[in-house]
Amino acid sequence: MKKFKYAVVRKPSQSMTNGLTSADLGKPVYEKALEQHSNYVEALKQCGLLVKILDPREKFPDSCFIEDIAVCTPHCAIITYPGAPSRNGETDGIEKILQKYYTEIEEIIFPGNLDGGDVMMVDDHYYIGLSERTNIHGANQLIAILEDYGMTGSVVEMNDMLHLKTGINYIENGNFLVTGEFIDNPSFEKINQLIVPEEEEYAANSLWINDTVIVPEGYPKTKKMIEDLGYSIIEVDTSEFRKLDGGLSCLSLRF
Ligand code: CIR
Repeated sequence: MKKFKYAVVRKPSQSMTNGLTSADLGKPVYEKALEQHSNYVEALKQCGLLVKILDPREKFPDSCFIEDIAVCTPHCAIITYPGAPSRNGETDGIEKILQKYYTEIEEIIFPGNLDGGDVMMVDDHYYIGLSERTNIHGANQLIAILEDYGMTGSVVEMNDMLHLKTGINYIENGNFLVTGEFIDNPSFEKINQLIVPEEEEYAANSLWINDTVIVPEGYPKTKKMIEDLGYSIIEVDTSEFRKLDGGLSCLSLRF
């Protein structure tokens, strides 16, 4: 099944070594991050996507995590209002880029905060995590926009993780990779949960694209679980992005 046609990514900036993080894994090595990023782009291309690569922005150390600045639906794109003050300005210029692909572009406005990493698309429904980066104003604005275009949204209470998709991701065909606080979250009681073991928690952020699942390198149990379901797998090493709490989904917009 082909669902996505395009991806937009932003090359990491040298300033990424000063990116936000709660991980205690040391600073990313820039050269290594660039190499991993280019392998990631190759993986997206292998999944059949046309990839637009944006220039690095030194002013914004976290700007390679482009997923957070927009929500791209089949009907419209929504420019977010990122919840971390150091990331607010990252949305500058994204409208012009998205206009090449979309005629309908909406935006989240103050006092709404919303990070794209908190938004999980499941067909026409969007789950929105109320994290430290996404508030109820942002979530409600997004739900109203989605409804204008015939889609729906609902909020998910959360306590521990950075973003919703840090701990739960939809890999289509009714299958969700789930870990940590989301295993027992009432919003996800009725779904088909593929439980990612605690020691492989990071791999819950694996990325479905057109029937291939891109999995972070070094998480064999999760990889096998996904493979056993019949998906094709591409492994990409994201160790340098993990040092900044970033995973595979964070590094692109896909639509
Ligand atoms: C941040 O804290 O904002 C970045 N260091 C990591 C963002 C990861 N993005 C995502 O999960 N969508």
